[in-house]
Amino acid sequence: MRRILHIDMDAFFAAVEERRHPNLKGRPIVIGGRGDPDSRGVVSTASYAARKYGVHSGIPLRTALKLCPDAVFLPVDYRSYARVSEEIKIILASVTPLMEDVGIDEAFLDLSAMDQPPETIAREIKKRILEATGLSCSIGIAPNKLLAKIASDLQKPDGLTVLGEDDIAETIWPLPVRKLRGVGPKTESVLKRMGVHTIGDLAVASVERMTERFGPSHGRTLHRAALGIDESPIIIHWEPKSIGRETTFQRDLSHWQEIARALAHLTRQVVSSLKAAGYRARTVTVKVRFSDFDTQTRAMTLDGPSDSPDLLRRAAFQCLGRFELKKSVRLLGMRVSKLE
Ligand code: TTP
Ligand code: MG
Repeated sequence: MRRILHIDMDAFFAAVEERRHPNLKGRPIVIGGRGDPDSRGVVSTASYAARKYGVHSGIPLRTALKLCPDAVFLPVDYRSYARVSEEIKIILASVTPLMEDVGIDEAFLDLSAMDQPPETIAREIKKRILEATGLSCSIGIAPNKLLAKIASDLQKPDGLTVLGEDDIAETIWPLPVRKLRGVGPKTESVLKRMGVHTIGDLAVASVERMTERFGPSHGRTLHRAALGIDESPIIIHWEPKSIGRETTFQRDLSHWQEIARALAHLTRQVVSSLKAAGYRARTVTVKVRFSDFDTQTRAMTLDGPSDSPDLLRRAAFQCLGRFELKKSVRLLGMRVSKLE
């Protein structure tokens, strides 16, 4: 039997914002658009405190304001979320290379060939993500992707749910059909008109009724999904082409020592991500954005791939030495590529 793990971060964008603004912890937070509830735009996500008022992804920001006038509205800062996402994916990829990256806050891992019990691995993943990012996630473990994804959603937030074939009737069948992969709003309304509301209704319906209504392929897949059958494999992505960090300073830096210290710090972070992911890099690139937004990069390629902090730091400093630092520096970035 396969053991598939699905992980999904809890209230992802809102959780990253809570970490950045600890004073907002536990308050209703709504993230969407440019963060102005009087403007057009929809809710990207809401913290669990805001969800109690009925606020959820996809509703207009103005509606969210009506439902929860006390909520804190924040703009979407996609770049920050993507950075945290990258950190999480690096941790997951270090557990097993059999990782399918399915979105900014979710992934599948195939644990079938691993020695440790899947629950132990899941706890370890939760712990490592919490330590590295301060964020909680929910994990589902099941014999296939379909069930693992349903499982991760069953005990949010901070959940860990293990489902076996035997749990399908009791745990999966009472759920609304909408929870099945492949059932969007359209399919859902057609199914409802056919009297199919729960996954269990779909499981006991005849395959013929489904294939008549949805065609042979979709009809059969839907019916099989309701029975908990899914053989789709984990789709492994190619290794990241590069790992990097950049930082925009609170105030522009003009002293070489300050810039050097910042570069050393970025390099340490990048090298630790590189090592955590089990890679070595051949190319080092340093990026500088000056106060007038003039942006330049300098790169150098090593003789061979390396994960040595010393060597990579020296390479980064060689790159830094090739900039003409006449203007003050607004942003500094360090990136390693040509990974092996
Ligand atoms: P989800 O995992 O669907 O939601 P979530 O992580 O906020 O909450 P949950 O605890 O229920 O998993 O989506 C991940 C992120 O993707 C979410 O934080 C914001 C973004 N997103 C949108 O921008 N628009 C949307 O309609 C949805 C559903 C998500
Ligand atoms: Mg999520």
